[in-house]
Amino acid sequence: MDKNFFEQIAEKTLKRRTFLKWSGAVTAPLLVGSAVTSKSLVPKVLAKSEKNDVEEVVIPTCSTLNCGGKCLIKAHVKDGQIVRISTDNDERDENADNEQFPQIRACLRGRGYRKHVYSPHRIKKPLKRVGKRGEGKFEEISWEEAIKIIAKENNRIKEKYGPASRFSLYATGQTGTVGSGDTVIQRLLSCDGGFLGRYSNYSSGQHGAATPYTFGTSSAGNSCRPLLDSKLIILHGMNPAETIIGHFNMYLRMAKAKGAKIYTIDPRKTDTNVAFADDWFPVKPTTDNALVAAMAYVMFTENLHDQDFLDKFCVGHDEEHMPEGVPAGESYRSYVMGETDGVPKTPEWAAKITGLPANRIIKLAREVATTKPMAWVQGNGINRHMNGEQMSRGGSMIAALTGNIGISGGWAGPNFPSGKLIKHQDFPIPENPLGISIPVFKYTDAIVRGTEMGAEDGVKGLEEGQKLPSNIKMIFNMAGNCLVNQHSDINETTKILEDESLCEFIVTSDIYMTPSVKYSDIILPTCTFFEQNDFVPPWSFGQHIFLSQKVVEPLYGSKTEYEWMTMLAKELGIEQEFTEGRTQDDWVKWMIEESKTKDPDFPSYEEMQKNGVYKYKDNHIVNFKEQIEDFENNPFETPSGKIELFSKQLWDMDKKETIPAIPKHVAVAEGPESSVTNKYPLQVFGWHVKRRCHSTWETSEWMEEVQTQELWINPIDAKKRKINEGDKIKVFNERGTTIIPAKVTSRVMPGVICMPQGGWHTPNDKGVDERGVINVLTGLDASPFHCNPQHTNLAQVEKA
Ligand SMILES: Nc1nc2c(c(=O)[nH]1)N[C@H]1C(S)=C(S)[C@@H](COP(=O)(O)OP(=O)(O)OC[C@H]3O[C@@H](n4cnc5c(=O)[nH]c(N)nc54)[C@H](O)[C@@H]3O)O[C@H]1N2
Ligand SMILES: Nc1nc2c(c(=O)[nH]1)N[C@H]1C(S)=C(S)[C@@H](COP(=O)(O)OP(=O)(O)OC[C@H]3O[C@@H](n4cnc5c(=O)[nH]c(N)nc54)[C@H](O)[C@@H]3O)O[C@H]1N2
Ligand code: SF4
Ligand SMILES: [Mo]
Repeated sequence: MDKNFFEQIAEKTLKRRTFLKWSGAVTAPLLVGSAVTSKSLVPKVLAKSEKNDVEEVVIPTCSTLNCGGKCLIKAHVKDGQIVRISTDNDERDENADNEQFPQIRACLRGRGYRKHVYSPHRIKKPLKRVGKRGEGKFEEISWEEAIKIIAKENNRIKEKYGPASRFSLYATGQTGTVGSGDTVIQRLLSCDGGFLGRYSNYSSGQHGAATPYTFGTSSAGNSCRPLLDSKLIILHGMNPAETIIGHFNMYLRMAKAKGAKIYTIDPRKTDTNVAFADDWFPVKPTTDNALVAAMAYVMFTENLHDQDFLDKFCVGHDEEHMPEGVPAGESYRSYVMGETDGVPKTPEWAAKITGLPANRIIKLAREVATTKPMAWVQGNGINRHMNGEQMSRGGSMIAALTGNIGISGGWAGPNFPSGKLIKHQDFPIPENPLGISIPVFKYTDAIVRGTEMGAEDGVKGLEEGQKLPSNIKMIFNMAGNCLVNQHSDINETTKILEDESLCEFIVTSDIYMTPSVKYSDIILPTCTFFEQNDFVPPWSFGQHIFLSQKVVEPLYGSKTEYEWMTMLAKELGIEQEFTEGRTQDDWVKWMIEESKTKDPDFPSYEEMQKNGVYKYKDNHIVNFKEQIEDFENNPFETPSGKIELFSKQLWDMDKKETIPAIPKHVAVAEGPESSVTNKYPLQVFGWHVKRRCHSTWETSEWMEEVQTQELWINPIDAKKRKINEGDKIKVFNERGTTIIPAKVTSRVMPGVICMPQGGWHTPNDKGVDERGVINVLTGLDASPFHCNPQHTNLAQVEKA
């Protein structure tokens, strides 16, 4: 590679000798067991920054963490070390903070990135397991040794069980392109005869699976900018003030300044509610479709719905607009009016189920129906449920009833318009020659009973009646904590992983010794985004793309995933197919050059080095605008060509109890109407919090100051159990127990408790978690379309 921007800077400022001196000093301690402790590192780095005799250079880069942000990070580098982080402050006219180009500012975690890259908890050497799996005993080995072991195990397992016994686990610690181990390992395994693939994700699985039944496509939302035309914005199970959903927050702020009203529908009074909203409509988890049905009842009985819109663009809203071959009484209107089951879905009916008083439901229904444009925006919080597919379709029902689809300021349904904003070249992954994939959430099932799994388990790519050729025998876990911590039912999952006769070999590359890392056989210390070049597209609503630039040399001799996988490819005899003769930096350049052929305005590599980012001009995307403005020439991509409020495909599946053809309220086994409440009366879930991205930042003491692990419990539920603020309490169900301090607050509704998701599993000698980790309480059963229902749980609490 030519001398790049970084290298030029490095020449000018990097005092390599001093860098090597301290990085050498901290590689010395031997890691055996758990986290590395080299407490001297952070103070040393900070002390260096106080020296003023070296020039400070600012290098733009971008985080590759999976927070939805992808923000512009400016690393201030002195003497080869990052001494400060600043962010987007571009004030040139076209890039100033405006409707066209809001600045891409770092969040609180982003300002604390030095604790990420210079964390004393970083893994420093390749490690080999020496004790039982999960025991946490390891010894240091060299990179060469590690690669040899992985190659040998890979060949043995491939030979013995076939290539489909090898699996790349869902992992989001690095979500760039060539810098993402999860992406690059799939390229390597494709070149090596194929692997067991995966589809879906832990984030929006139910949304992704259900939305095509309504609209024919898996995304139905708009880009952020059209929100500026909304008069009323409903955030339904969405908390962008904490989840920093890209620019969403910035546009929310601008919409509010323009006079939009903002409401949240959420069991919790969220930070978003506190920061932006005019009102809070608390509903019990999993009951949102009862609210939707009662709102429809108000609209139908008061004639507030948009009948013309429904008649022209939809099927299934009333008996006059039903598909062929369906008996009478199955339309949404018939359901709402109780014409078939004798139960009218009145506000009083819904109040009992949701916990939201009837008069509030009536007020919301009237306001939503009479304020236009109205954006009913669905977050992922409503989809990560056992009836998440249903709830996902329910939100679109309100958009259809009120005719808020295909117009600027309205909003049709879940998921942002992926692919419509970004025209760029991705890192190429050759097609998996095996063509088989499992839903991500069923990875533990595929370890235990893979050869019994077929289409009914959501396996794709098999012939009719066929099952998977092998159980999972080898796992590549590249920057992920879903092996243990972020998956469900940690106690059961770790039991499965501890049995070394089931999954025989687990390779993890990571930067920290997480609970998942401890269940690995070989551990490889990799780099943060500060230590490598990568080309980084945003999440689907993002309006920008980055060159994530290398800012410092890889610490402790760690290697990027592409680097060590190139060593592995060589060992496996597939180096040329894998690399095509390119280094990581060559791929980055290639992707940028290729992107230019797709978008002539795309900056050159050199321009990207200077600014770090390319912000797209065309960012006003309204999904289904073409359909609504010219329906005859642009039908929806559904079988009927219309919005399918009643889905004949779902009807034909004949799973009326779990996924009926219309978005009815479906009570779940662990919901407020369940008999399990006799034993476990409280609904419990974990929300995504500002101090962490999932489990990342767990070890940052700065973030511990921002937010501690505590359980939100309503004063009514606390009083019944004599629980006071700060008391240590036990939260438990059949699957596990966790201990956590209580925060007694009316910011969570009665009957519901919740805790920040992503704490690190910390079992004591009795196996009881002491860090308030939600996933000891969650289960391994999947939702109807095989997705993770991690927000649907019941539990009990008592003083510890
Ligand atoms: N109960 C419950 N469980 C959930 C969820 C929930 O809401 N409730 N949410 C689910 C969702 S939506 C998701 S997306 C998953 C996310 O689950 P994961 O994909 O596991 O995400 P993280 O927990 O952030 O783990 C990322 C891993 O990458 C590592 N890492 C961080 N930074 C870097 C880096 O710079 N370089 C490298 N090489 N590694 C790095 C971290 O140490 C960590 O091991 O969790 C799911 N689990
Ligand atoms: N700071 C931070 N930002 C993140 C992440 C992170 O871990 N930390 N993770 C990123 C990722 S990968 C993802 S997928 C997204 C996740 O984004 P979301 O899935 O939207 O986040 P959650 O916190 O799970 O849920 C959002 C809200 O839904 C509410 N909720 C839960 N159940 C229900 C229900 O049944 N009905 C209703 N009405 N509301 C409900 C919760 O109380 C919460 O306030 O965030 C991204 N951004
Ligand atoms: S953690 Fe996410 S939101 Fe925060 S600065 Fe980094 S990329 Fe942006
Ligand atoms: Mo996610």
